[in-house]
Amino acid sequence: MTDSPNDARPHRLVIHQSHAQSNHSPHASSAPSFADDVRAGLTAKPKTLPPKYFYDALGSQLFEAICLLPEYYLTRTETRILQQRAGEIGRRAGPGCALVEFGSGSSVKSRLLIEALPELALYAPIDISREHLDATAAQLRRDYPKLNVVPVCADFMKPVRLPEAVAGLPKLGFFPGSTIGNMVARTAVDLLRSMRATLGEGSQLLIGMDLIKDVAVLEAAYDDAQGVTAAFNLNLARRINRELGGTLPLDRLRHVARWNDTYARIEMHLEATEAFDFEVSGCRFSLHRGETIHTENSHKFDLRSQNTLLLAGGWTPARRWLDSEGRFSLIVADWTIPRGAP
Ligand code: AVJ
Repeated sequence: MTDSPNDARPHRLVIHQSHAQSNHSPHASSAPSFADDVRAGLTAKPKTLPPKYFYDALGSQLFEAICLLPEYYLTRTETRILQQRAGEIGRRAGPGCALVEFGSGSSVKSRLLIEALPELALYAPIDISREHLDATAAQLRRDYPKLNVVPVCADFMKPVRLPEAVAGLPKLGFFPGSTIGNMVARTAVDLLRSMRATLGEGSQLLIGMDLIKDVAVLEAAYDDAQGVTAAFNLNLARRINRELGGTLPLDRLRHVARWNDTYARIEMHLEATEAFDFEVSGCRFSLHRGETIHTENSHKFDLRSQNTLLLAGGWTPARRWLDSEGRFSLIVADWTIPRGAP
């Protein structure tokens, strides 16, 4: 059992012009490339691949299709909770607040909040993809002409410098989709602490967290009858072949989604149905029969483990809502006031 693969979050691929605020120094990029990450992951034992690379153009479309699957309850249930509780969330946030979304993936969910927060002063979506950000911002400005939309191009895993316009406003952070579950606890706590630094004293965080439930229900959500999730997982191998000159034999890789009870998470793997050698960017690798490449973790929580994780990250749970079937939860947490021991 391992902690890998690397943590990641999705963002859509949209081609567009860009003028978002940036927290990047454009030419000082030391971030590892796709090739670097793939080489490192395939050299590791056990083999892993970072899930952030799922989201090329096709992968992003497959993810959107996953969200509509009958087995994939997460999107539907979270949206329902938001619809039911948006008014209450708005009252808690107070008038004239700024909504700050981390990894502005699903604009459907942010729109629910934007519409429920009539006195919303500002919406700041944070995303690493400038193209996606600008397209989202342009559409939101068309749909909500009175809303101040201030996109921030940044990696939200690190503390982000928020735009001037946000200073002095009450802040509500938004991190939906149980994306926090894609991180191992150590990384999740780092992220929560960095959100705490970004949003600052007195802020609130609205976060979606999936719940531990019947293993069959969990495994079906990540291994649907129509094979969409299998295609999503296998698309990573296809992408490696296409972009890195890989020779992974797709017909000898099988999608596997299984519950790991020790870590309380669904793991996705690509499993070799027979042994084979392959190449990626000129490097040789092999898989033996039954060996897997670990591609994603989706941690699930109970109410106590949610609280512990949030508290460890400097957020005090204040309000929690479940859907009517108790499958998913949406939590409002308050920026924890620092105080002395105990
Ligand atoms: C959007 C990353 C939260 O882990 O449930 C869906 C991604 N992977 N089906 C999740 C995903 C397989 C999803 N996240």
